[in-house]
Amino acid sequence: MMRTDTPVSVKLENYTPYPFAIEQAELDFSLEPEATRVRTKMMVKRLAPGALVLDGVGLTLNGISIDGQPLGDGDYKVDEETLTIASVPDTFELETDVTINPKANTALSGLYISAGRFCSQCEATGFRRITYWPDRPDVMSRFHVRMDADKAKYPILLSNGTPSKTGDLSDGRHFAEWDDPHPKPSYLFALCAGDYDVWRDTFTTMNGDHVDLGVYVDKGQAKRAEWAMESLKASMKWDEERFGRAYDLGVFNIVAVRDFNFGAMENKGLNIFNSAYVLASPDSATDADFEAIESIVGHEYFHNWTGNRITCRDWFQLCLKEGLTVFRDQEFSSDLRSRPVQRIKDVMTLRARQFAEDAGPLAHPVRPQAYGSIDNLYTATVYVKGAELIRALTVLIGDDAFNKGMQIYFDEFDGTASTIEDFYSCFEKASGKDLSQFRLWYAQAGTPEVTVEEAWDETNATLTLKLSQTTPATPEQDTKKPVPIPLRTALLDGKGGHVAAEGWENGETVIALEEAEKTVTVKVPDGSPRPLLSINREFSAPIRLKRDLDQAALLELAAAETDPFNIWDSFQSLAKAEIFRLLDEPQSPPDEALVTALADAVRQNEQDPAFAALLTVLPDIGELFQERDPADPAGLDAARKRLRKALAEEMASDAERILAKPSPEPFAPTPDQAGTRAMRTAMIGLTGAKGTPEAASSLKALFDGASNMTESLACLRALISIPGKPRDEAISTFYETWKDNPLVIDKWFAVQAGQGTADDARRLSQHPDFDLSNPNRVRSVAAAFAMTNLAAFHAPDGDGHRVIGDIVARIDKLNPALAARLLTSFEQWKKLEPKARASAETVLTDLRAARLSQNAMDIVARALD
Ligand code: B3K
Ligand code: ZN
Repeated sequence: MMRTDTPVSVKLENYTPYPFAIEQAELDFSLEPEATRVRTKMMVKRLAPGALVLDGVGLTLNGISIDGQPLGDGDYKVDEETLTIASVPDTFELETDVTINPKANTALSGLYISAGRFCSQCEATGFRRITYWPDRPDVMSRFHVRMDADKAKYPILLSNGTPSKTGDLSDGRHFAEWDDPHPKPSYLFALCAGDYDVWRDTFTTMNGDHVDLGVYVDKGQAKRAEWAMESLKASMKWDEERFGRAYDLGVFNIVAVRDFNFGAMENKGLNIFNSAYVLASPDSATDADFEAIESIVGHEYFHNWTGNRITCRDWFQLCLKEGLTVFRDQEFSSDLRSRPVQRIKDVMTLRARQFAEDAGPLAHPVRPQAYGSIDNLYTATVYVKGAELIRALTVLIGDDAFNKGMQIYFDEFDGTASTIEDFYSCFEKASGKDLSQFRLWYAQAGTPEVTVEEAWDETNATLTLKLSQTTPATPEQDTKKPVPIPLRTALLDGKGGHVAAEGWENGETVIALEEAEKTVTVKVPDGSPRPLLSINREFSAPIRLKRDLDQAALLELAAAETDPFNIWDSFQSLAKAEIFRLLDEPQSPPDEALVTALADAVRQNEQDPAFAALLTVLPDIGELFQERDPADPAGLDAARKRLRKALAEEMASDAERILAKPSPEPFAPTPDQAGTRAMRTAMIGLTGAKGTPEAASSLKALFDGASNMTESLACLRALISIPGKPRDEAISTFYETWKDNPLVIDKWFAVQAGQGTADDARRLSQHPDFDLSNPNRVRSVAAAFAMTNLAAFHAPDGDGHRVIGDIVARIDKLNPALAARLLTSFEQWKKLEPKARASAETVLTDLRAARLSQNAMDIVARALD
């Protein structure tokens, strides 16, 4: 591992095409956990002058030859990261022979062992840990793979594409060959070998092609793959119907692995998944699990067109595949479930994660100009803001032009490694608009702030809107230019409808704020009362909206709203203002008018329980935090809890009524049932917020009788905040019941770390089931504590920071990418009140002195800078 203090930066402006093409490659693996031999043949063709430079890390080179002639020591140079042959012919076959040690690979990048089986992860730079190769996305090759292994231990041998020859060898070994006819970059290579159970199905594409589908899981778990399979078929169908894109191979396989650094990976024809996003059964998975499986299976499948067939020219273009594919998976979920509910959930994630990132020292543009460590570029900004930009584009140019542009993109860029400019050229063609200003969104970090001022002229029946935008300074970007901000707008009549504004269709329009300031005057019918302004409907642009509305005005607006997103958002604004007031006035009781209005809104929407449930969720600390300087997470948490308790008391009889009804039986992970359970769990949560011994005993009774994981976990979560016997019993019963199911035990850890003190987090990290080598388990304690329990993580005594600092230092030795990810929890440290701020600085400074991995150093250096 390379250790440096200042990570070397890679710059977009230095991009140069690779001077060779490798049209065809043959890989031959002889699989042994501690010494796997990899022989690679590549057919190389020169495209431009230059030496042949291949990437390679941690490889033991056994031999190298060109056109069958072994090279001598003087013919090539090997250092820690590359192999260089200064002089090569214009067309030749290069053969390399290396040995790697998958068993020793704790970083989980390259070829490694999880639960005794081989699996691989190559994005972004794992392939260079398998063989010497130009490990960059713009080199696309056809791969033929052969592997042999012990047949008893590894009966199933999988790679990309479709299977060809198989057979037995001597010594109990066997082999299999796989052929992938689609040229692909090395990051999409995959190999899995081991003993699995398989859930099989088939799919016939819109072109009539037959596809064999398989989901490979732990022995005895096949049935738990059923939902993932249903999600896969739904994804295949949706991409055909929505984007006219069909699958292009006869086989599509998914393999679930327990040790995985993130959610899943879209390798061509062989997706590899974190088992958390594959395995589900009614008793052990929550509705949120079922929903996440559906969305992630969709996401990885959709990459087949947006990512695999059209890939990225370089890693700076990562949002080209990720932002677009997140947009596609959000649309998929909206079509399968509820569009408004999906929108609200997506905006919650955006605000909690991306707005926070954009406001701190790790802020970067959706397409950065430079990076220190590629693993650290898989951020909320690239993924989630990247998706928002596509959504904003659809609003700006309209659905028709967007759909047309997507088809141009698929047709023109199929089989290429492309750029954001290529992508936008398609929408310029489709819409006839110049989108160069829109592309500024990709180059500027920071969340734009839009201020709206209204002036009502009663005599002339006109409403004048003064709109202005500014984007705050971010690291290395002091000044920003205005970006085009498409604001869906309507004028509300206060009676559940819209005012007929002149020139607007159905009282709605899209205002494109392209300049720093803009004034829009709207004429409404003479004699109309003052209309109410509904703006940024459906959250049409990823901005912070500033309006000078007091509580009465916001309540009036919430009552008049016709956009479900804005109804929810009005209550979020109301709750936020109230929490800040409670923080500043600790003696004052929560505002009754607000609490009643919120409870009424929940009741009025009970027929759409998934939506009503979201109304009960108060803005979380991570979001409140961003609007305070300095921020006091513990104070915010206390104020938020007071408001929540007041809501719980107001809704006590509603909760009783709703929870007295039985939960839907038999369990099905349908949107309808999930909606009912969402409302029930919201009521369970509010019951917990009362914090009384009576609440604890009724929660314990619900916990004991719960027939599904969603409610059982909700009861456990609610009980954890009420110390006493019911709580302790629930914690131990839950553990005893599920101790053999690691995914459920991850939840058990997370629910405690997410609400406990630093001491609790430390104790959990010393539990015999805590396992530093399993990323899910590490996240269930460390990420749950540092990323969802901000009051305890940023407690003034500094203990929360120290617990995480210690875990990070230990993990970094095994798995630098995971350590770096956990370190991002410190990103807001400069905004903390002085005591917590000082302790965060000490922990970060100590970590810097500890000379961590390059991944971790990149985060520490930027955080401290
Ligand atoms: N493309 C992968 C993420 C790879 C992360 C590498 N550090 C999963 C996804 O976004 O679909
Ligand atoms: Zn993705």
